[in-house]
Amino acid sequence: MPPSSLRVVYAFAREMHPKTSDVFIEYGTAGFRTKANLLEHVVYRMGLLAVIRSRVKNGRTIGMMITASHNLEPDNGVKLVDPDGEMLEESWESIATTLANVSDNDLEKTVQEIIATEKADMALKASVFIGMDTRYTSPRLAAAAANGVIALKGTPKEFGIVTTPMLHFFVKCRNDNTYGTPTEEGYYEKIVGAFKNIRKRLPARGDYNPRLYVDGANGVGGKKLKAIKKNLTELELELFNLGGVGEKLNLGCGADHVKVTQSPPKGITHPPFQRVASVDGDGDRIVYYYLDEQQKMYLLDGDRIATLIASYIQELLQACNATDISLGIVQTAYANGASTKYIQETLKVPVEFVKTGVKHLHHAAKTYDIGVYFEANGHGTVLYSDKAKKTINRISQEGDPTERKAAQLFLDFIDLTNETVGDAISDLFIVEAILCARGWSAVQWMELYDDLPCRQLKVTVKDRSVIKTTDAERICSEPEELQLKINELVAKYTNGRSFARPSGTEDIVRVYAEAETRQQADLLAAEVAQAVFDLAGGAGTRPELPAAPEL
Ligand code: G16
Repeated sequence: MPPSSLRVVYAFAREMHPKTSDVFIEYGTAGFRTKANLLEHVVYRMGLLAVIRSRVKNGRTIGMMITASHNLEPDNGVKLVDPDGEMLEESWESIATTLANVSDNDLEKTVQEIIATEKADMALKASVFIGMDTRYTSPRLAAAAANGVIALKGTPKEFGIVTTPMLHFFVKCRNDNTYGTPTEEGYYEKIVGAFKNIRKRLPARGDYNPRLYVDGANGVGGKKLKAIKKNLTELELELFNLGGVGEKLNLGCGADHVKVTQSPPKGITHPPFQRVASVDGDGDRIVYYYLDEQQKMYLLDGDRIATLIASYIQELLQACNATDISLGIVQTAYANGASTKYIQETLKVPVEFVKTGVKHLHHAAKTYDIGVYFEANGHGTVLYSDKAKKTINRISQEGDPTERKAAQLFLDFIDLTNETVGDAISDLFIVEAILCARGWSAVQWMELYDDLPCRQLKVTVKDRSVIKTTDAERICSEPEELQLKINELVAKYTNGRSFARPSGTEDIVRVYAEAETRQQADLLAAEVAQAVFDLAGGAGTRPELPAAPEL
């Protein structure tokens, strides 16, 4: 583009999407995330960056998702999606951060530096797909994103309200038409179509009950399931928290609430032992739970989903006689120690630990022929390499009758998987298909192993960046005295484990603890939270210590 037309771009930016705050904002665990009123200039600038990225990638489509996912309603965010439908390449996160924070006066210079450094051919076409969640601030931000794209003569395509994983899927399909059709209908056709195919092969049996209650977090996931339900006879969906008048997104409901508080969402009643799936605000996470007759809650989180899926994939690999396909599982520090033990000792599958953030898990999962990755919070999927797909495809045509049958079923499971990113809807159908295949109730699923009691707490500090971590966030390297204190506290408890890390999506420090009993896990978490408050510059109210358990 000639410099004169670029000048118009920057005049427009100053006029329409000015930088109104000096608060530093960083591309974090899942893009930029903060109060919605601080984001307009950021989103506009990410529109500019998406166009440059598209041109660096030879005009392939880039995605922009306007969402703050599990955060409460006043927050919002934006993240970029790379051409394969994956999270933005890590080396570009610092470029995005720089661009988001420069003054309006330095915007022109910075954009030109990025274009020169990244060797973007600005004469190429550029295409950007834009999606948004249901927040009332999302339409304004999506418009700012489109303005940014148009400013650098890219072509925006707005999908309106979609789940985050749908947007990832559309981007992948646009750049690789063998994966599917880049529309909402194309998504349903592939994912729901695969589920229907599986259910034709596997009618409900044993203790599997096709009735499923779903907590939609008052967000987009529930709305999309409502659309899916219209043509779904294989599953009896009872949908709750669909975002009616006065119902707030993620407030007291949704996957994050259920996982962190270990309590059921509001707005839903169900019989004992009824399976309930809880998705998050933008439909990229899912956890399950049920209550017994005494209302005791049993949580089936991301670790449980990962182990269920991996154990079933093992069965399918055996049935196909696909002996040369490697299978691995990727977890984070939040994985319950009992799940890791089960994976290593019972499944005998290699397990790897990485930092929080699906971008890290996704990357690690790619090193296996089949990589299952899940965060305990319910964010995850399965990646199938070309080798795995080709092998299973070949067996489906050339194997003996038993192998062929297993391989054909396996191919449907691959189709059922949104391989671009963790997807609550795809994961829901995968879990349901496996439970159905095994004839299992949620109770039987729960019986695979016993979790260690665990607790998560949030601590507010003045500046969370003072905490640095290492060893997949399991060790705190700064402040040094904090890790010494954590070691001292953990040593008091049987099977104790704890860590603290700064969140990349909220302005808080997260504390995780597990131990032999519920009371011990709660106390250890509270003690570590206090240590964080005392040694890392606590702000606001000091965390409260529960009554001491008998040790
Ligand atoms: C995002 C990321 C997840 C991460 C979560 C919490 O989820 O995609 O990988 O586990 O944030 O991250 P942190 O502990 O750094 O705040 P979501 O569902 O909010 O997009």
